Amino acid sequence: MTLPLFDADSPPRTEPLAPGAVVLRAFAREQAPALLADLRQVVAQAPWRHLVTPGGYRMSVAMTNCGALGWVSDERGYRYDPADPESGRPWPAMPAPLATLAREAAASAGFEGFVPDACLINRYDAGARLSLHQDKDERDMRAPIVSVSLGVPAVFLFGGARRADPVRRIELRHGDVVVWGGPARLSYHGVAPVKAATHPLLGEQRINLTLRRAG
Ligand code: MD3
Ligand code: FE
Repeated sequence: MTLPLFDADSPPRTEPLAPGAVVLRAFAREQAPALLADLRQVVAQAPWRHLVTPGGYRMSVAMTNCGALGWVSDERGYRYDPADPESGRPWPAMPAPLATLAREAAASAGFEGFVPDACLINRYDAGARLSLHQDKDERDMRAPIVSVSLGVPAVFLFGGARRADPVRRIELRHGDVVVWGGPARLSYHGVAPVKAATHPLLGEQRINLTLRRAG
């Protein structure tokens, strides 16, 4: 028997989490360098920013978007917007390989025909976190959400249908893809404060892409 010396050696594998939720370990690992090159182009057009919540708090996660719609938050609320409020211009196009990856991941979890129109790009520096929330700003809850984790690992918090339900802690590492649909689509979830670490491709950052059908 051979034990892997490094996580980077472990093969892609599927881990069911809950009905409708599946972790595809290392699903995006081979493609990650190409995805990151495409993301650099996106960020050049729509730079990172720290959004403010409707309650007036600056988010510790830096965000931007690509695709026809982008998720934004300000003192007026949360919404999907076809334009970047910082520039007034449309969000950068979604890179085709990213949309294809999301479609293939969704299909392998049983959600055929997933065509994302929004990709929220989250950057976590050491200490950044995302408190427990539901994603409910999308129009059609029948579509899943596909998330791609890149860079340093994070502990993902996966709760239930109610905020007070118990929370499971799942480590998400570079290249892991998670599909959330069906009964898991409205689960409470968040990200624990990201620990300081270094990744060969991303330095001290974690980047998470969430691909959605928002409109
Ligand atoms: C479970 N992002 O952007 S991705 C978010 O790692 C968000 O940046 C986290 O939560 C991150 O809204 C988590 C995993 C995820 C995304 C959407 C979900 C899990 C989900 C929707 C329903 C249930
Ligand atoms: Fe979320």
